[in-house]
Amino acid sequence: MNRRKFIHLSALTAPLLTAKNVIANNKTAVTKPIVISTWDSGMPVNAEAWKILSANGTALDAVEAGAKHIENEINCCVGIGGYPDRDGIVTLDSCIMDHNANCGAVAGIERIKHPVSVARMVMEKTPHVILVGAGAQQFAVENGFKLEPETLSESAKKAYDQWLKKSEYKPVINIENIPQGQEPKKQNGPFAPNFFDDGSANHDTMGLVAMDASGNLSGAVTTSGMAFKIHGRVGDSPIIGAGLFVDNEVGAATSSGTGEEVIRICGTHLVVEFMRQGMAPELACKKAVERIVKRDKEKAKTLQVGFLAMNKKGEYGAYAIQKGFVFSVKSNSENKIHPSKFLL
Ligand code: SD4
Repeated sequence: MNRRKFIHLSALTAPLLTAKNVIANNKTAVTKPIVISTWDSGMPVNAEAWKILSANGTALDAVEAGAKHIENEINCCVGIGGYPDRDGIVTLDSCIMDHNANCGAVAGIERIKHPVSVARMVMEKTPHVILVGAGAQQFAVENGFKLEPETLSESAKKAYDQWLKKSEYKPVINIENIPQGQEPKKQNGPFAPNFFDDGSANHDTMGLVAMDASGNLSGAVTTSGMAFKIHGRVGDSPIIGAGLFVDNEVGAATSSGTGEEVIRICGTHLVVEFMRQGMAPELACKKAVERIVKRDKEKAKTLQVGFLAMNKKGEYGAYAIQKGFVFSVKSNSENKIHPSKFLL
């Protein structure tokens, strides 16, 4: 091909190539609305959030509704039915964050059924971000939340009685709440959502992130925290930048696992900052996991942390220290549980 022919051909094909690029760009069009959440217990949570997202509701309303749904499960691991601390008291942590970096949280709140809604109220009705313990409870009651009875749920009572026999603080990787008398199943296959004979998985934390039809991101986390913790202990879940971070320009992330390790590296803030540098969500989560493991590999072998992230294109990914972390996704094109990749 001589030079003149080449230039002529280039001139003719240039618009075509541009048109092709437009089509290619459309192929990577943003997936929205979409909601992702930690663990397989995220499936019903996503379904609840989806009711709002699919009706053009906001991501903020969707994540609150999703979190409330699991807080309602009385024999579940999250909310007032969750496992107590070593003194037999259930203390709950929760936070919520929207697309304008508004955020609210409660930590160590007792006897309140929907900590996530109290967290939202802290965000919307106060100049503060976090309320703790008795003050958080007082604020909730003043704002119309009912004080629930002090009693433990049936499953929590059994587990606590069992735990008291040895009184050791020894979280099991991926399984913070072991139903009494049951051994966890071996984790075979790509992932093992049901660890126990009764089909339960028992994680005590729900973290979810959603993008609504307008492209706005929000996230929420709710938990009873690590079972049998010291009374007063606060994990990563209610800490903005640790258990949850949302930056509407970039993406959002949440975490599950041993909160202390997540707090140490400002985990979800780190994941979002990695995405800001151009990393895909999975790689960003992996880099954060590596940061934890690098600090103390021997310790990392004994614990689990999983990060879950979404960027502004609606792309998502996760990464964990160990095998066994799974996450749930709901969009117009999918509704399923994914296994997370892991480092060790
Ligand atoms: C905590 N991150 O309190 C929580 C525990 C958790 O599944 O995620 N459990 O440290």
